[in-house]
Amino acid sequence: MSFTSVLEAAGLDPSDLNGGDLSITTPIDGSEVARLTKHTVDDVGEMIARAEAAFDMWRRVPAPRRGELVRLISDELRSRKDSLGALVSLECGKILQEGLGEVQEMIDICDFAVGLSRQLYGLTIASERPGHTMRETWHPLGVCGIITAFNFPVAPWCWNAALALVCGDPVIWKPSEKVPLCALATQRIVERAVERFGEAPDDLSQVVIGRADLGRVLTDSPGVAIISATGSTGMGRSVGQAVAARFGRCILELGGNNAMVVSPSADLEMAVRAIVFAAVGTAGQRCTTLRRLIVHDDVYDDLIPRLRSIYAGLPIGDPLTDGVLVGPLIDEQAHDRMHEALSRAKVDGGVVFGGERAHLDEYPGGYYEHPAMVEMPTQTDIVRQETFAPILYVMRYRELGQAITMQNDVPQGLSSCIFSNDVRETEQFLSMVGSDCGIANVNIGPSGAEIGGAFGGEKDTGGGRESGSDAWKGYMRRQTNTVNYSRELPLAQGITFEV
Ligand code: UN1
Repeated sequence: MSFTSVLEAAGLDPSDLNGGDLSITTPIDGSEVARLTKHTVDDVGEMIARAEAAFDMWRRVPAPRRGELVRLISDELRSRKDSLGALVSLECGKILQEGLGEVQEMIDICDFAVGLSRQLYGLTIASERPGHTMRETWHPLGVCGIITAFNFPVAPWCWNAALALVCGDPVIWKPSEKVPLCALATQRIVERAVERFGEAPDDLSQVVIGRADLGRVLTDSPGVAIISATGSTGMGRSVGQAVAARFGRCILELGGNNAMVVSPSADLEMAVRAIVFAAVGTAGQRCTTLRRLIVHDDVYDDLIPRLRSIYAGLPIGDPLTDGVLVGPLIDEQAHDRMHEALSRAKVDGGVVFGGERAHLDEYPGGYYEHPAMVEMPTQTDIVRQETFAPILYVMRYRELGQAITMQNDVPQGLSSCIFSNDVRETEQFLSMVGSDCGIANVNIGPSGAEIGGAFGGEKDTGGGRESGSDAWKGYMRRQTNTVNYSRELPLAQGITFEV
């Protein structure tokens, strides 16, 4: 498959994708696949104004009709799953299966949002006053700015956009400058759905092409009611502070440092499969990647050799080739960070298995790495940091309490899991004294969450929740209504105030 044919199949015309000053390369071999023209700060200001105008109309459209637009987006995505999945693979380097999985997440959240469009339920509340009723209603909030990272170029946009659109909020998307082609191809898909829908306002969905300075226009503008940002903790800290300074609303889904506890009763066959998918999938570049393996002494010497033998034979290479399980890192900087982390781990007494660069001769401009497993004597500083690369730190434990303390003793709080067939252990892990993460699993790995649950985590992960459950409430404003249908005017709390 040539790069040009992947672009064309995804609905992009390569001749439109040159001449600009933003160079887009593929991590497969480092070659340039497009040059885009960046938006300016003024362009983004105008986009916000147009989105506000779209809000004025879209909020009046009944929610189930808004759901119909999202149903059409899901319909368009279904027929373009293969081509968009391949573009994801080309632009960010994840293997095709994972590119397709990402598009499937988009379809799933659209379907979820369509159902939701008839279920934006509020409460009715008993009033303390006779002849009064109270209720809670949910109204559209305003323009939703969506900032996304390179590693999931399309799904996180959709977790936010599908909900925002049924909730009545127009969206402005600032994708990572490393993967804007996926955003442009997705925008074409949305445009086709909007055309079929026929009655959506212009500029309901817009894409900003450029770097962080343009994201800052969104975070600083009072015209953007809500910002949902996915990416590093550093990025989230500056976005969160900028949005808080103007009392805007933020949903942050930031770094993870996800652990698995493997207990003596674990099914090791299952654990091995879960570990390998979670630690080396997406070349270790998921926010939910398994980064820390906390293994009971009794099973350590059985588990680790099994993992080593699988690690030694992992198929690494072009992510668009069948059978490959590990694609390249996104770029040279990611490669440098991986090797710096491995050097620091060694200084701390770590024993490294794997971690060498692969395919250097074949792809001098591609950063392919053998995933690394590092046996650590303790959880040192480097283990407590998120390095966005396929490095799995392995440590031992003796008592479950000690394993849970280690699991929680990192700044991040996204995902976690335990492999155990002992219900006392698994329930403790899920309890108020167990994992402190937003996601805690039993007998499955920490990555690959379904869209139906709320997705996000605590501490340095930012505290936001996207996707399923009641995450939709983040995109609407809550209003409490008290209605008096009596002929009296009693005051609450029994206060008398005669005039
Ligand atoms: C991310 O890496 O930002 O749970 C998102 C998962 C995917 C989402 C990852 N559904 O691994």
